Amino acid sequence: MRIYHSEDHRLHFPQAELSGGQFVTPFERPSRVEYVLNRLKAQGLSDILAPDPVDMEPVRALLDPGYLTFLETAWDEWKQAGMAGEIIAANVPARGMHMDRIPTNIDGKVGYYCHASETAMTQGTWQAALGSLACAQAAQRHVAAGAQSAFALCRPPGHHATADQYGGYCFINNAAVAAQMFRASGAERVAILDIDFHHGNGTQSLFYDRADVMFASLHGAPAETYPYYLGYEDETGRGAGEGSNLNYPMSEGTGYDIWSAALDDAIGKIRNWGAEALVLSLGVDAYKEDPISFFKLESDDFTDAGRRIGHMKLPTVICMEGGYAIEAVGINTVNVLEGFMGA
Ligand code: OKP
Ligand code: ZN
Repeated sequence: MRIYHSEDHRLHFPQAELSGGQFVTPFERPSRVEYVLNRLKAQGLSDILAPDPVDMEPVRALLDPGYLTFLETAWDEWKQAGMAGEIIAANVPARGMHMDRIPTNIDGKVGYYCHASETAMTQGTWQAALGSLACAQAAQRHVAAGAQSAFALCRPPGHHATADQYGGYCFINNAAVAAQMFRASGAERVAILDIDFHHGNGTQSLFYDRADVMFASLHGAPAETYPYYLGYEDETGRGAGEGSNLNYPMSEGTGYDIWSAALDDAIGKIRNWGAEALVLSLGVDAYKEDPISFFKLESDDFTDAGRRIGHMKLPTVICMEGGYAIEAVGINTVNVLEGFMGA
């Protein structure tokens, strides 16, 4: 399996994440990638390339232009305004306020374009997000050119990022852009399967009205965990998109028996729907030891999950999302890839 990896991810490493009322070292940290790379090489998966630069055209087609400009310029504006620290959203347009008027003040703009204040931005965040996106795009081009699959070792992750908001460690929705590129390269129906522990609210929102991209997500129930305000089972799509959004929220303590039944159901529905290409949002935070999650998957379960997904035999782009049990992130991620290839 071809793998794409950009060193630029290192440019994004905020000092702090707001967690439980304290500033802690971010869970989403550069070493996650090192563990994956080391495990890939140890298992003989060494076809690892740096991606070509980002192609902004499909990105502009999908995301809000003002948001992209914001991501690119926020750091300079923040510094020009005399802010001493990293960019952290302290205000958001809440119930009863204007949702659609963009402040000129950078502190106000940050809140407008952010949905979760745990996520800080730094000087290198934009460049890192572009490097992450470049991996997803290179993987998609490789698969569109005829490969069965490719793995984009994306960091920062993407599935929480919407058309115009960052949060949940995500800035640009890599998987969504890959899906959009599959549409542009000729696939009539594209499915995005999201097995990260957290609901892919950004991906869901980007395709909620669309009949050409199906989104299926297995995740912690929103009443119990981040992103809290989206990811319920009754969110099935809207308008033309009605019926092409599938949520499988599951409660604290969920193990592989329940989780794999949800996976099989999602796979069956993606098959019946007639997907011609697949994007897998691959987070491995459903692992039992993950520090911010509450499912109980074992490392071997990830191999089996990869096998089940591989049995779909669809052209597949795999995008890295979350996974924070540092050493195990490498093992569990590569287990999914090996299961997939063995199918
Ligand atoms: C990103 B991805 C820790 C709470 C963290 C944000 C989680 C973002 C997960 N105190 N809340 O889906 O793995
Ligand atoms: Zn996650």
